[in-house]
Amino acid sequence: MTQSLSAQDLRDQILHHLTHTQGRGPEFATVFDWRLAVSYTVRDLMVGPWVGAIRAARDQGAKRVYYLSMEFLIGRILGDAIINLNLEPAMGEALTLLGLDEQVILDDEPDAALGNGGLGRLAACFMESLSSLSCPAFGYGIRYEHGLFRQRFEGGQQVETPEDWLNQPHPWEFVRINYSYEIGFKGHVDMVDGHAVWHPGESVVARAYDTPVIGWGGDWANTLRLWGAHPTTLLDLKRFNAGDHTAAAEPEALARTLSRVLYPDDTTESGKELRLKQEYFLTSAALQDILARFLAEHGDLEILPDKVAIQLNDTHPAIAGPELIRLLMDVHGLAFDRAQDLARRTLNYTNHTLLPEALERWSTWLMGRVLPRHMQIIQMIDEDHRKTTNRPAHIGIVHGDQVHMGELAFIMAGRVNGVSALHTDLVKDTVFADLHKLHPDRIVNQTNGVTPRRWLRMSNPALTRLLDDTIGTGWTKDLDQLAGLETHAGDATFLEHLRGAKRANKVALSDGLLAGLGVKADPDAIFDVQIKRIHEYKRQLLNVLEAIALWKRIHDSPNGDWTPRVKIFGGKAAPGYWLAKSVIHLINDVAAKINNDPVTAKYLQIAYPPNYNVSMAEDLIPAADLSEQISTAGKEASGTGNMKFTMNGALTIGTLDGANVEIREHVGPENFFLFGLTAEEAAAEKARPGHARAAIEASEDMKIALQLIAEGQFGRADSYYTLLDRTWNDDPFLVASDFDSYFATQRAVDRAYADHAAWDRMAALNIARSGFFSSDRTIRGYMRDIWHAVPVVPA
Ligand code: NBG
Repeated sequence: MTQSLSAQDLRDQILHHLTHTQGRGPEFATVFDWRLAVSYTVRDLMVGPWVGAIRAARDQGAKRVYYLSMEFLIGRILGDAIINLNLEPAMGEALTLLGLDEQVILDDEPDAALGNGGLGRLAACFMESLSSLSCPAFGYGIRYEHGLFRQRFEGGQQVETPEDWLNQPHPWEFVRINYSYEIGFKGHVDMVDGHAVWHPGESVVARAYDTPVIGWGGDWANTLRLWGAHPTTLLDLKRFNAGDHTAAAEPEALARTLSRVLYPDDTTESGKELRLKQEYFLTSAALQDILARFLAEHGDLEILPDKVAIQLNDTHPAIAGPELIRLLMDVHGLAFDRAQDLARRTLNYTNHTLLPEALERWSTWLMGRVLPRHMQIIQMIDEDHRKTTNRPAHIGIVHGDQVHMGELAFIMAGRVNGVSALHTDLVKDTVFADLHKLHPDRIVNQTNGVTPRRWLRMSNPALTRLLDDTIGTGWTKDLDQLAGLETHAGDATFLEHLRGAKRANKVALSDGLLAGLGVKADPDAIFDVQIKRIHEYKRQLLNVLEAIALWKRIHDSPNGDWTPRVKIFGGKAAPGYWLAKSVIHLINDVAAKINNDPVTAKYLQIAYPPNYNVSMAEDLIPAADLSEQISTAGKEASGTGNMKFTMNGALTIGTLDGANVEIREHVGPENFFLFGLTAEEAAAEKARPGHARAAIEASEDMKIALQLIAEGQFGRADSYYTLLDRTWNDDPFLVASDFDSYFATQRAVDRAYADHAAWDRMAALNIARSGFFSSDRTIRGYMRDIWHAVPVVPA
């Protein structure tokens, strides 16, 4: 635990940085200047543990974990660092001494949105847990200049604008110009004395930008190393001197495009050459860096798997297999068999989705053109696997003219893992069924988790105070201690306080929704929240159709016994995903109509704040009563938002999908609102011809909802013809088949919410039983079953 600094010390340090780092006198300083001064003050306190951790890992010859990910959705850093360094309440007091509002300072920080959704946020939670558990680790990613696009609504439709978080100084990073690696592309391969020599046709330099990630208690910090692309030659001087200034800057422009944008899609690949280049850029830079560190410390490549564990976050860095073999063979002179064996014992792969459109494939033509040496090695791996396993012809990496990255990742991995119990079973039975038969011990499960520091202690101070007062602070690093709340779940005073904490969060959110959107959200209504990427399988459509059907019922009997509800949506659609964008449009059109209906206004409101991101999630989750986890069963690999809601005392309405299954097991079926088909039933239903029409015909509420849209009650009907047509005639994600079950379960939610004491008790039990969903538990699982890594005692 870091020794605590007094408010006066912190104030002095902040003033020091304001003057000497920011170059400002207090009377001229803007919020931005102050925020940077505060950030540098906090950063100073991270550097000691950071350097200490790196030193301890080196001195003890510890095994290191390397997490390769195209996405790290870290969000804001300052607030989290203040919490983990135990700087509260001193920091709050220091800022008061300086006449500053802490919240204003914290809110000034832009979100580092270097990810799309769950996969990227998981990587960020993992980084925090690795540090909190003092497991020596590096995260490797790309320092995108533009993170995920900004979203706004025009006429209810999504409009994207570029995000530019690096348009201002980023106080947390350290640029390492001495950690630079050359990354080649294209060109050709020569054989010289039986050895392959790749002559790339293009190359760029990957430069390291390091950010320390401080763990809980402030004893340990690991490194998040993001690669920025730079040109090998800055300027073509000959062309410049000849007067062609634009052409002279071409090498720089070419290199910069590589780390310029995050691909705004978490389920489908763009198929673009640039994306493949980005994946190789990250992977090659990381592996060169890992080998350089390993060789400096140990020398003997034979022990590589004892000292290095590499995790591939989905198939995006799956080129790591052939790249590691290439480095070991072509650079370090090992034979193919040895290189392949070492690589396999070092690499592991996490699968995050079964959606077929998300399984990466590249044409052999593109792979051969961009990475000619890797295409050769991929063929060697495939051929070797065919020979050694005697596998049937339809299994393998290269099929026709396609390279299958999932198969490549699987074949090159020591361990392959799914991200929830159900998902792992489905991975075994579906996408990798054949490979699983050949390698029955390779697939393991590691159910996802989330860090309770950010998602509880930082984002929900009201609940945190109650937890600290009731069971002490130990839950922060050992979330299982939340079980201590069980005995309080029957205690009326405790439940009263729990309700009070939730209500305070709801009031704050309600004020924000009124100021930002003009939506009047009554804090005594159910706050019903669905926040995640907009995707057909996540079924925001089901939610909004339920809203329409409910509105109609209330409208027809306004004197009924209705439980007031505020439906809150948040999320972005991939810019090219037309149907998802049409759902966004519909939600906004429905909100515009319903919110202004004087008959129903006090019972039903819809709020859809634009530009959902990590910071918005931190405000919404603590204020939620109901968590919408309503994907078609079998489609959501795990979910992690579902876990955050549970920890914060929201009850789930959900299907038996992903980690919902385990959440329900932990909190108890009586404290969870289950509806819908199971994964098995859903697969059977989908195969039934005419399932959509049959289900709609059987559901009065659903039919009415669709009719109202078709009549043009919500914006122009022709905006929704495609959506309606698809729902009536295809409905691949079974919105219609699950509608009645969902609608009925929502009415059960209404009744349950009306009984305050019973609801609060269920909320308390959800919190008490959420300990399993800490990412500390997940990381311990990876350390034990996959990485064989152990914590290191800080020096
Ligand atoms: C996502 C899944 C989620 C899961 C996260 C983290 C991708 C490809 N997959 O269900 O859809 O929670 O990964 O594992 O983004």
